[in-house]
Amino acid sequence: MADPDPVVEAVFDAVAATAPTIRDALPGRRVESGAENPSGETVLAGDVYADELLLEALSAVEGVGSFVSEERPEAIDVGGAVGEDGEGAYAVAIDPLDGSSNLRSNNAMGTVVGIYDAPLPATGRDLVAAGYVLYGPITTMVVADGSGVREEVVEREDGSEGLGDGDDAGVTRSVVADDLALPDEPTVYGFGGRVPDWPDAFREYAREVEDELKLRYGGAMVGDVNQVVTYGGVFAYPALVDAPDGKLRLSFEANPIAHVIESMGGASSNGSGSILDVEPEGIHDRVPLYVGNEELVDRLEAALDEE
Ligand code: AFP
Repeated sequence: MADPDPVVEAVFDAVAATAPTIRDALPGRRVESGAENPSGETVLAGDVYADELLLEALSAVEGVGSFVSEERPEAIDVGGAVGEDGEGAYAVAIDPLDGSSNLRSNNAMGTVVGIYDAPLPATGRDLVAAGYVLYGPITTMVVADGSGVREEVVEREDGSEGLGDGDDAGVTRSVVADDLALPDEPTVYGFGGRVPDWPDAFREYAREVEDELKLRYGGAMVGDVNQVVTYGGVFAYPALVDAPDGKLRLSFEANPIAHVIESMGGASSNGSGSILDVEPEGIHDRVPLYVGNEELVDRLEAALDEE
């Protein structure tokens, strides 16, 4: 197994270090900021806070050249040209607070991270690592960094006040599961969007899956994907009749999640092939996302192919 990449390690250290501070800030940031993000979505104060904290933390990581965020129109140069094929610095793409509309309803949210060794927009094949923080009853971080997929519990160190200087950073990361693999037997499904907006072929596929699995849909991709990671099954934010590219963004939502799921033996698709092969035009491109057990994703692609 390859030695861990020190820059990748440092990126996940920085993301973990921000997690308790972001979590503690959420109660006071459930309001709208009055702004819209580049995808035209309402931005909550929590989104802005998480984005700024993560930019500050990741800018300080040696080897990170650019910062790309759901909340920012362009990549931010944070110190170093991002090189192709791993020379030079990495580009880090972030959804700072995925599922922020769950803040008002006090449900799961998270932060999604993709580390690319190419300037964005890039394909998922340029990812060297990816993962996500999940703000659930506890704060966890799932990491796919080329040495398997692991789940960590992220906690403040006893008595620490949060983001510290240097190595302590005020958090502890405890690996609670390593070498994660999707359960062979799928149990849950979660499909986004409104049923009337689903194309007929997807609706027919959904009807079959509903007869086989249990519905688990919470409105935050990271929470819903973590159900699939834990229990096996399928998550989709499908192409919609009036939005054929679906809702989720390729660079900082679909690609990182596809990298995690494929790294643990699952499959991803945009409806016709792996998400990781989708060639983007811009850093905010949307893409339909289907991820989970390979047999369920294969059936999805066959169903859409009959359309
Ligand atoms: P917000 O960050 O605006 O809450 O959107 C979350 C999200 O991008 C993704 O996390 C969910 O899977 C999806 O949107 C939920 O969309 P619906 O609200 O249409 O179900």
